[in-house]
Amino acid sequence: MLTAITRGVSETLAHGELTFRDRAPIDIALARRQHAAYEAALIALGVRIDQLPAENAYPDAVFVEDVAMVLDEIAIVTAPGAASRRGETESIARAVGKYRPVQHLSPPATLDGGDVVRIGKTLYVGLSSRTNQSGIDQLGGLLSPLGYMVLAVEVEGALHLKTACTYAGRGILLANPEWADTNIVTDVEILAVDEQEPWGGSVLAIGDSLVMAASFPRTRAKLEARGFTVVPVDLSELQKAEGGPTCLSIVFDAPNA
Ligand code: CIR
Repeated sequence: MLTAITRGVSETLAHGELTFRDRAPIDIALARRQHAAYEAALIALGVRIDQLPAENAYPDAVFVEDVAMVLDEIAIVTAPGAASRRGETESIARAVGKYRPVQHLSPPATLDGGDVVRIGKTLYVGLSSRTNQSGIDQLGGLLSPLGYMVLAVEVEGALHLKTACTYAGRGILLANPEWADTNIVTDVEILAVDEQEPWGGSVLAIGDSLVMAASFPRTRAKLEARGFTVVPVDLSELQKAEGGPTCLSIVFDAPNA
């Protein structure tokens, strides 16, 4: 069944990395309630949650997507681009190791899972402040023997490729084209976010439903007009930490879970 690895919210979340957002006070109790509501939304969509305990030594550890990716064949533990996040990999390696054989990226590679947009067997990987060419090359080296194609996409003005664009399904890439060179993504229709919602390009597709931050009603309406079922979740406190709906989970199929 579909499984999502998540991790509890660190007490230290307000001290995490920020790149394109200004620091704002974070209500940790509210962040925890929002995180629980996010998990509940996934459960309602039929997903099983495998929640890891919070790691207060790592303020950004709730954003599990960045430290590992799980494909049908293997799991890859990344080499996070921010030094403060590298220690998150140890516990994630154990967690994904329950489901798949594990491979690791290693220096000089840096790569955050938030930079990886997968469409079928093609992985578009953002060249960003977190992910370097060596990270993309190592990922390609691990995945091309398994039949995947790994392609680099320039990201500018956004933290990760998935801040700029995500695959909604049915051939539609939801995107803020100003933040990523989406021309390289072929065989998809680009659906632009509403121009008043530049951060609205991040959705988590679960089957035919899209989990999305509640703060983007105009982009949500565009998706609904295209027939998607959108599940809005209030993520205000996690957005202040520069997170969104994709980064809070690693979702994959675990038939025997
Ligand atoms: C960071 O800068 O690493 C965290 N404050 C936010 C990470 C968000 N991750 C994601 O969107 N995949």
